[in-house]
Amino acid sequence: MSSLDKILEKSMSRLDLSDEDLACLLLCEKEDEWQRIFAAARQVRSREFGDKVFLYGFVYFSTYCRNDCSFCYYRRSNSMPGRYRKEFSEIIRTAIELKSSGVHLVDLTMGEDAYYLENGRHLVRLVKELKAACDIPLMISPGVVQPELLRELAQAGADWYALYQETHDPKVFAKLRLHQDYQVRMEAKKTAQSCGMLLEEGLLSGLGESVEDQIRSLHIMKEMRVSQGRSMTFIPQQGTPMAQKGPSDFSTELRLIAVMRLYLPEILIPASLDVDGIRGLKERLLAGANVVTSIIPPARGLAGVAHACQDIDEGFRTVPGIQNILTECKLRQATLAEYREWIEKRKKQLQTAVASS
Ligand code: SAM
Ligand code: MD0
Ligand code: SF4
Repeated sequence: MSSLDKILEKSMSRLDLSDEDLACLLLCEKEDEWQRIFAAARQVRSREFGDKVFLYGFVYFSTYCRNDCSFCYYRRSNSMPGRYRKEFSEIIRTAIELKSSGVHLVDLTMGEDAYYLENGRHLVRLVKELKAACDIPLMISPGVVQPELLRELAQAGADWYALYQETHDPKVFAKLRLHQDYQVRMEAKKTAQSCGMLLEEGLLSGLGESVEDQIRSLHIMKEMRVSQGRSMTFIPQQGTPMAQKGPSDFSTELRLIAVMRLYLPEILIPASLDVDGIRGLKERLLAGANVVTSIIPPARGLAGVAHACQDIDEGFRTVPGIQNILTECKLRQATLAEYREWIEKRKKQLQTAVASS
C-alpha cells in the first residue's frame, strides 16, 4: 500500500492523522492523488452524514464597516460599494422567505457597522424579533463584539457565531486585518463558545500560505473545537489595495476542504456560493463539503461578500437553483428537523467535553 493510501485508510478507520500525515496530504502534487483524497473525503462525509447536505441562507443586512481589511470590498475606505442598512421588517421578511424556500439556517451578517456596535441593543432586538417571527436556527456574523453583548445575543437565540481569523499567522493577520488585534479576535470566539454558541472558523486561501501555516490552522481548529470550518479563496476586489493580486486559483481551497474533512470528520464544512458562484458548487461538494452557504434571494438588493452580485439576481443562488447539482453529486437536501437534531447533539457533545476538561 502506498503511503498516501495508508493515510487515507487511517482516516477512514477513524484514526487521528499526525502532522506528518497532514503534510503528506497537503504536499501531494499529482492530480490522480488528489482525486483519491477527494474520494476518501466523500467516503468520510458519507460515514458521518450519509447523503444529507445542509443549506444556509445569507442575509448581509448592513454593508457599513468601520474596519479597513485589505482584502475586503466593504472596507471603510472603499468608495465603490453602494452601502445599505436594511430595515428590520425587510430582514425578517427575507428570513421567512428563506425558511419557506427550504434553508436550514439564516446567517445574519454585517460589516462592523458602528450603528449596531455602539448600541448593542439594536442587534439583540433584531435577533429576538427574528427568532419570534421565524423559528429557524440562526448564525450571527457581526465581527468582533464585546463579551457582554455576545452573552445577550446567545440568550436572545443566536445558535452560531461566525468569526473568521483568515490566517493563524499573526504577521499575515496584521497585513490582512489592518489595525485589528489578533488575540482579541481569538478571544471573542472563546467567549461566544462559553456562552453556548457553536463556532465557525474560516481561512482565506490562495494567498501563498505554506503547508506549515495550513497545518497550524487545522490544529487550532481542532483545539478550539470549531463546529464548522471553512476555507474561502481570496477574490481580488476593485478599489482595495489587493485589487491586483490574482487571478484566483481555487485548488488550495478545494484541498483544504478535503483535508479538513479527513482531519475533522464530524464538523460542518461549507461549499460557499460566494466564491465561484453556482459553477463552483459541484467541485466543492465533491471535495467533501456538506453545507451550501450564501443562498441569497434574488431582487432584494442583498449583496454577497467575495462576489457582491454574482448569480444572485439570476436566481442561481437559491434552493431550487442548486437542486440539480445536489442530485448529480448523489446528495440530498436534509430536512429542518435533521439539521436541528445535528445542532442539539453537537451542543450537548461540547457541553460534556467542556465539563470533563
Ligand atoms: N464583518 C464581519 C467580519 O469581517 O467578521 C462579517 C463579514 S464576514 C462575511 C467576511 C468574511 O468574508 C471574511 O472574514 C472573509 O473570510 C470573507 N471575505 C471577505 N472578502 C473576501 C474576498 N475578497 N475574498 C474571499 N473572501 C472574502
Ligand atoms: C458565505 N457570503 O457563506 C457568506 C459569508 C459569513 N458568515 C458567511 C462569507 O459564503
Ligand atoms: Fe469589514 Fe468584515 Fe470586510 Fe473586514 S471583512 S472590512 S470587518 S466587512
